[in-house]
Amino acid sequence: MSTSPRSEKPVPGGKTVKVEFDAGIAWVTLNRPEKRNAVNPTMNNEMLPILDALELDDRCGVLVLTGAGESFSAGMDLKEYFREVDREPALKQAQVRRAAYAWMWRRLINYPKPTIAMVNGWCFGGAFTPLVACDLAIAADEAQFGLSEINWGIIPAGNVTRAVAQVMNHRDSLYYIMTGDTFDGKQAAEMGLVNKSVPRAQLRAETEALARKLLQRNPTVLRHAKTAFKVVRDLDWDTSETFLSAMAVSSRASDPERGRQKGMGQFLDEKSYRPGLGPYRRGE
Ligand code: ACO
Ligand code: V55
Repeated sequence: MSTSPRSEKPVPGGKTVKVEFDAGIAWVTLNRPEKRNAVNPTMNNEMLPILDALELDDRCGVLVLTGAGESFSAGMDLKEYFREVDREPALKQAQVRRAAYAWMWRRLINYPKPTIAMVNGWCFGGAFTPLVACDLAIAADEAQFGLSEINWGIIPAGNVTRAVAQVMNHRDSLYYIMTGDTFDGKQAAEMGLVNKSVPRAQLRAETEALARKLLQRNPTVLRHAKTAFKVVRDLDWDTSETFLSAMAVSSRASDPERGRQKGMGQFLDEKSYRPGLGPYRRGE
């Protein structure tokens, strides 16, 4: 479970985060189950170097973010991230907050490898930011989500509100921001907060199947495709057209396996596959 047989490299990790490799998948587990994986400053400081290391680690083809035990994450740690930091000078407070945003949003939204959030249980407040920053998300039907900020007297900040607005519609966003009500994995799937919800007993197999599918795809093209999508959403049409053309050139030029050539050859010449129905054969 810990290292792939070929590699002697140490496994990244820390006191609050566990990393395991399994045939191309890096399982990154928020690991404070006794505190429902609440996000404290230690976790924030550990996550950024872990994500940086996995970016360059061949054992990570797809990154899955999940939580230990019964929770994905109970959001920000009210004691260690809020109350204790409130006593610090303003610049120290800003630094602590920045460490959270650095991995939860900035690093994950721009991550070069495919990322999947596997929401195994409780998912509150600040946990919505890394959830939405991951490319894809699968939840357990039994998972409970909530924008609980209103329940303890703050607004959903830390870009939680922006993350929700990105994936959920106007009415649903405001309903959950304003009531703080919980909703389950099935509802999260219906609202588009996650791609899919399955019974908890099937969650890991379902996530692994999705990760394995992504591992069969061309990683260079995947990286360009997801980056392009996230950028063009916020562009006007003319700028977007130009940007996508440049990304298409970059993808083709930087692809060591020359996937485009392979795909065309296998379809047009060999007639050995149909691009409409599945991917070309890699590694030949
Ligand atoms: N911050 C700090 N400590 C937390 C947090 C949190 N967000 N969530 C859980 N804990 C701690 C509890 O204080 C408790 O600690 P203790 O054992 O030292 O007393 C331990 O984790 C277990 O918590 P329980 O409440 O006993 O666990 P239970 O399984 O009954 O309930 C639940 C789980 C529903 C997740 C509950 O812990 C909870 O409501 N947590 C807060 C959720 C929340 O609103 N988070 C903030 C979102 S807003 C934001 O992130 C900015
Ligand atoms: C939240 C999250 C934050 C923060 C303030 O509402 C509020 C959640 C991720 O950091 O700094």
